[in-house]
Amino acid sequence: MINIQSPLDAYNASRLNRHKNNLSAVQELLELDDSTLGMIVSKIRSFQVAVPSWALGTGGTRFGRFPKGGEPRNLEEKIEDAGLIHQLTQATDAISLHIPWDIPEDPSALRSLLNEHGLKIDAVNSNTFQDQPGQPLSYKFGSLCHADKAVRQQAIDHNIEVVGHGVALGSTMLSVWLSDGSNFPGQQNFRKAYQRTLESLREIYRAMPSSWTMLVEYKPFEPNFYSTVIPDWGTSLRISEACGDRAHVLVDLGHHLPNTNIEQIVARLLHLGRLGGFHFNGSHYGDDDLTTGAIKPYQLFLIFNELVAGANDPAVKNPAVAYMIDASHNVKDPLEDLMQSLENIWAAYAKALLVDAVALDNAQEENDVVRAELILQRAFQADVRPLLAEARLLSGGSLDPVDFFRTINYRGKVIQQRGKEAVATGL
Ligand SMILES: [Mn+2]
Repeated sequence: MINIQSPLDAYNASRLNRHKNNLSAVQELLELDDSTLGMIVSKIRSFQVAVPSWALGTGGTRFGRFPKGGEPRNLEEKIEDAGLIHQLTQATDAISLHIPWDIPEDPSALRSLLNEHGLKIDAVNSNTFQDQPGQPLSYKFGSLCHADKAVRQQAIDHNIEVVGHGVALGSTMLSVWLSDGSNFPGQQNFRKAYQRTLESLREIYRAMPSSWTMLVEYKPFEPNFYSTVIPDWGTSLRISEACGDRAHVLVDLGHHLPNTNIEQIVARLLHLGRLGGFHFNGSHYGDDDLTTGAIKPYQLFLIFNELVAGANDPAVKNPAVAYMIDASHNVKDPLEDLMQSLENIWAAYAKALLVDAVALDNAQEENDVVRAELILQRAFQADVRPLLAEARLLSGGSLDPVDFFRTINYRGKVIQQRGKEAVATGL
């Protein structure tokens, strides 16, 4: 573990005056009194997003992978990297694990390591989209939907095993994404595939402890290109309802066809009380796994506007939403990328907090289209960076995480420790 406290203090001290000036300028520009400013900063500070263990190494495509070196070689090193990101950003107090990539060898030692870094385990993710070495039956033609009951049972047992690992680490959420589907018309019976998937998920649901939640993720295409068994939020919703009160829909921003109105899906699920989780990423075409907010920051803001509006509406009875990043890159330093994502998520949230909800409601009721749109745009266009920096500073983080990360040469140090060829487990 690299101790960075004293360089961090010195870094912040050297930038403190400039930061305070920026903060007062923004406070004046946005016409925020001290108590509103304090309320917004405190809400930002408590908004935490889990990082995925699989994003701590370089991602790749089927065409290749270009690692930077120094990638975490095991779960302990992944926690070390996640701990650093949390220390600098103060925005990610949890890590989401993928089994079997992250099977903990010593759960109690791992729990104390997590504690040391101020981290906890978020959702655990099952993996039935790949065959693992030594696995008796193949998922080539599906897992929970498979025509052969023995394959379905193997996939069910895997999910139950994942829950067991999660229990040992203090998690309370199972996140299920299936690659199940078909590539060619006629390959799969849509109704049978759905029915088998539903029955399999119900069996997994019944095996979870009563304190656990199941998150059902949907995706319209890839790796199957003709059909997927759970392609959309409607199917996820129906499955969740059929499983029970503790099954909810997980929205992954990249799991939509281009130009889908995701903010409306979010509003609908909140209304129905079934929005369980979020996977943040950025997307231009589909599941691009780019940095959150890199391509469509306005859409990200509009999504947060629905989340904030839902949280403030007493009629909305949605459970707490689990926020996670799900991204994986080929060209950036993975830690810098995650810090950028966290900054963009906080920015979208802060802007949504600036929306004048009462004025917006009035404009909507009066059909004043221009005023309604301007209320949203005024909040979106606000420069909230000093508010985010203040939130990080008060929590003990860095005024500028990516810049500080480069200043201490963390990547160079872990390349020395872990090697140039170190490759993270997983994808
Ligand atoms: Mn996802």
